[in-house]
Amino acid sequence: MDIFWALVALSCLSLGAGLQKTNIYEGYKVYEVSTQARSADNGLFLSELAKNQTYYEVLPGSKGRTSARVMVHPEEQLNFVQLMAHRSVSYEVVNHNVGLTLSRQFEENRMLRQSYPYNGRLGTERYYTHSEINQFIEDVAKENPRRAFIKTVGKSYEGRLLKTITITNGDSRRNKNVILVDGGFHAREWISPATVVYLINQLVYNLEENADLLEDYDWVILPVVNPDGYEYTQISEDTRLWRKTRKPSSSECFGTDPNRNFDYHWRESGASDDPCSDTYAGSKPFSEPEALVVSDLIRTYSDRGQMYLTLHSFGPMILYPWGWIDEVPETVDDLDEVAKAGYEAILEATGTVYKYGPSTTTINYAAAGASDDYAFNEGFPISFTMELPPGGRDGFDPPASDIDRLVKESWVGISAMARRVVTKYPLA
Ligand code: 0X9
Ligand code: ZN
Repeated sequence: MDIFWALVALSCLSLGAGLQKTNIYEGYKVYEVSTQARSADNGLFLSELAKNQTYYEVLPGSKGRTSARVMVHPEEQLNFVQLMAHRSVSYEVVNHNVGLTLSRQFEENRMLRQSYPYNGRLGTERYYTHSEINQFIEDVAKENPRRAFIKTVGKSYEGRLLKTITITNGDSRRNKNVILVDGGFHAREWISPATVVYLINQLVYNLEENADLLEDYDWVILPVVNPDGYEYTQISEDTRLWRKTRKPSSSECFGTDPNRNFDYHWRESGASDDPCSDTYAGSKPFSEPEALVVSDLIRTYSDRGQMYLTLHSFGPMILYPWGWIDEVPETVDDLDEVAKAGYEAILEATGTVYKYGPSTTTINYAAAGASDDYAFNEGFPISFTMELPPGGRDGFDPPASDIDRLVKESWVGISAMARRVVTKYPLA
């Protein structure tokens, strides 16, 4: 081959490699924006930007209420930077190329899947698919027939089975109190199902340490509420940041935010009626089979249920009602006491500082139609959304090597809250 053709071949090769890596987030940047100065109107300004979905996505910042992250399309970056300068808002670029981050992670996941095939147990080595998680809970129940029970409680829009695992201490006592936990409401929040898997392992395989949590209580757990969305985020870089369900919402768009779809003050705040929006509330309350399944579970256990815990990301925050309005319920002291127990345990164990408090003022927006408010209103005295810590470059993407540390830390908080609940609400 002469030098000319060698060079042509080389450039084709590198072009090919380049093309392979290109995805729709190529060149997107993420800016961390301070919302501290003139915070109210900066917040308003950012929510205006968020409406322009072709160019912007506004995400929670790493500094709680005082910052936000904005992912900006390459063609809009100059304009965005000028807008920020005009408003004297300080910012920092926290991801210079979202596309590159996503393709690296996609490749890492593919390799980890090969290195750690499913073998009957799920550890913290990598993120798992919905079918692996379902297989895992089935296997746990088979291995522990007196202590763990599977129930198929419904189907997702695309037909995936929604299964709960109920974990007991095996003493066959009926009608114990209940702690209801779910994960995977929002598709891209992968650390949530990973935390649920760890929690199941703890309750089943570490009974010695957790016996008090199962003495008078059963745990009912739905690991992935939105499996269609969760699977969709695993198929490519382009779909990694999907949030909603996958049912068509209009002739052009897909998905409803399952955490805006509950029939409690539905669509009254912080929810969109635009079927293309990430916070689309759905055509009517419980238009999504996945949200309906969770509401059935909540109502099934509302007389015995003492704590409802829904795991999201990212915070870190422990949020309690109300989330649809800037008000607190009469029993705010009870909610605060339990949330504080989680906050303190985590702070002591790892130094991570969770924010905890009423949802609307702690996360800085009201959003109606969420499962936490619904469960609280149905009678769960304690109802929390736990926003797990951020990770990776975009907050939703802790690298697999961080799973172990994060889920262990979260379990410290969850078990501390559960411990407070089992003493505070003894079996009647
Ligand atoms: O907005 C949400 O659905 C939750 N945050 S997330 O970033 N994971 O999407 C917070 C829900 C808080 N609860 C209520 N607003 N009721
Ligand atoms: Zn979420």
